[in-house]
Amino acid sequence: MKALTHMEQEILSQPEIWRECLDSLKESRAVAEICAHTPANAEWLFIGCGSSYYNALAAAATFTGLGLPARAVPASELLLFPGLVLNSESQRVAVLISRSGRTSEVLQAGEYLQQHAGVPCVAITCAADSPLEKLARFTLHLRAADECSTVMTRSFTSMLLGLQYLGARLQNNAKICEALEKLPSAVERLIPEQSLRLRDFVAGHSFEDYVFLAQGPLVGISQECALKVTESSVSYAQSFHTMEFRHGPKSIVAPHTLVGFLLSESGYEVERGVLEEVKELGGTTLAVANSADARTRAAADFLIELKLSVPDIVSAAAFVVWGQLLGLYTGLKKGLNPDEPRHLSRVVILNGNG
Ligand code: F1P
Repeated sequence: MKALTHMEQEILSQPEIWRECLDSLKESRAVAEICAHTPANAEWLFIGCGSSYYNALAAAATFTGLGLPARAVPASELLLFPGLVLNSESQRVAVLISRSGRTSEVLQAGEYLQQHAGVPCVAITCAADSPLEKLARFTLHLRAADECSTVMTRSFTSMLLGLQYLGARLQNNAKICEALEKLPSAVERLIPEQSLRLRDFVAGHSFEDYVFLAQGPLVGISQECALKVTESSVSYAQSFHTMEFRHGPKSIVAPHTLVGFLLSESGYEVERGVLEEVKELGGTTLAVANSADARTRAAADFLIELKLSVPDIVSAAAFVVWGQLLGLYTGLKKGLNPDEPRHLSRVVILNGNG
């Protein structure tokens, strides 16, 4: 039996690691301090790079859904166009997201915000004793979620759940806290059978192009799925808002194009309309939905039903697991080692001239 790659072990370990991280956050002093010291009307500015930027998008969507004004920007955008990002006098709190806590752009963004804009910074990371922790006023540590592979998987989902948990605590929303605690078992139940089905699907198909489509709280997740396929299998993958796909990008639809749909509950019917149209155009379709009706079953070449009893705004982590596995299985099928993605390093450290 061939040894599992780090990436595969880390993907499969997610439910138990999520439990460990949520349990640690319940006891976290930093969470209590952030709740106690954050101005009620603050705007939350989520900042990260790569997967951590897509995490910022998903976290900002959750915060907004919980009634906390929030935005997400890549660190480089704040550094290069601060006026576009800090475009009002509103009180802000920045949330710096970084698995390693050492990504140059994120550290520079934190320094700029604290020294030039007077914006307090909170950090979330999987690393210990990182420069990010020394920079931030409060840091959420998710040590258990750290990983060996270069590609982020359980660190991504655990930091997202951590930020969603923080949002729920800030709003004293016990229902959302309870919903988050349901996710580990729900996904644990799905992984054995669905991972085998997905591996067989990849073995039986060859694709030249990959597209992921989503709306609302799943947009950052769709971008992360595309990045996972790109990083782990050196394949060409893109992501769009589902309804935007009709406005031009659908021109690439063909049998060798896999179009992945992350179907939300609130946008289900209109998003299903695009799924059916892509199927009619001859594309190969993959759909992840909480529950699917006959029309979605008919239009999806591969379907995963999550059957979660949690609201849209906290189900995101359960959607990304399948993009992670699709990237992994496609990379392995191409004879690549997903633990050593081409041209990538675990952390992007920039020398002085950026
Ligand atoms: C961010 C990141 C990863 C990417 C690669 C390089 O790292 O861009 O998203 O997969 O590993 O680093 P971090 O700031 O979250 O440590």
